[in-house]
Amino acid sequence: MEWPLGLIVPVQDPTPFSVFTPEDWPQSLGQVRAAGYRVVELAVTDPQTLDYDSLRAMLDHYGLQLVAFTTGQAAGKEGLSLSSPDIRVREKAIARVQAHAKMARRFQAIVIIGLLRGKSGNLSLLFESIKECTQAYPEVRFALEPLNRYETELINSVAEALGLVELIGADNLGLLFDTFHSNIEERSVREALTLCGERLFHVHLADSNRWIPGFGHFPFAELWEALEAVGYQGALVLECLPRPDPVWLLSENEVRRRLGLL
Ligand code: LER
Ligand code: MN
Repeated sequence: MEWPLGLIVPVQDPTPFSVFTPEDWPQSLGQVRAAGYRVVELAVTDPQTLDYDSLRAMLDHYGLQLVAFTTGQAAGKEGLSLSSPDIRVREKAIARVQAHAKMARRFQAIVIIGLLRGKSGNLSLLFESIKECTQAYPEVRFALEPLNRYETELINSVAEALGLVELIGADNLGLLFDTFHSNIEERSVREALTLCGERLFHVHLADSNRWIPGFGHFPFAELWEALEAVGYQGALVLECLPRPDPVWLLSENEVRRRLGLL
C-alpha cells in the first residue's frame, strides 16, 4: 500500500510542528505541492473566521487533498477543554469542535481530538462531550489521539483511547496514531496498531525525538508492517519539529527515502 504523505499547514496561529507560518497559507499550500506531497492537514483555531470557498479554490488549484483538521490550538490560545468541570468552558469547546465538524463535512476531512480534551479534567465529561459531537455530525469522522503523559492526564495510550471509543460506540469515532506519543506510551508499535485495527483513522509521523523521520530511532519498518497488517488506507501526516533542518521536509521523495518507504 502506498500511503499518501502530507504536511501540516497552520492557517491562523503558528504551530511548532510545521515549516510554515500562518500569514500566507495559500503560498504554503503551493510549497506543499511543489515539494511533491499529495495531502495536507490544516491547523485551524477557529473555523468561523475561515473562508471555505477560497480554501476550496486553493486546494483545487494545487491538486491537494485536505485530509484532517487539528483543533488543539483553541486549547492553548483560548483555554477551551472538552473535559472541563466548568460548563461554560466545556460548552465553548463542544461548540468549537462542532464548528470544525461542519467544516470537515464540507471537505470530507477528519476532525482530530487532541489537546482540546484538556490537560487534566473529568473523563466522564470528556466521554459526554465527544459523544455529543459525534452524534451531532454522524457523517464526519472524528479521530481521538492518544497523547503522552507530559501533555495530558487524559487518554495517553491506544488502549485507553479504544476504551472510550468503544464505550461511545459511534461508527464515526476512531483513533489517530502519533508515532511520537506512542514511542513514550506504548509497549510495542505492532501491539498498539493491532489493537487499533479498523478504528485507525489517521496517522501522525515524527521520529522518537519529534525530529524529522530518520533523525531519531523510531522503528518505522515495524510501523509499515503493522499498518499493512491492519489494512490502513488513510494518509500519513508529518507532525514533527523542523529539525535538524527544515530543508529535509521540502522533498517528499527525500522524506519517503528516510522513512524506508522507497
Ligand atoms: C497533536 O496532534 C499532538 O500530537 C500534540 O502533541 C500537539 O501538541
Ligand atoms: Mn499528533
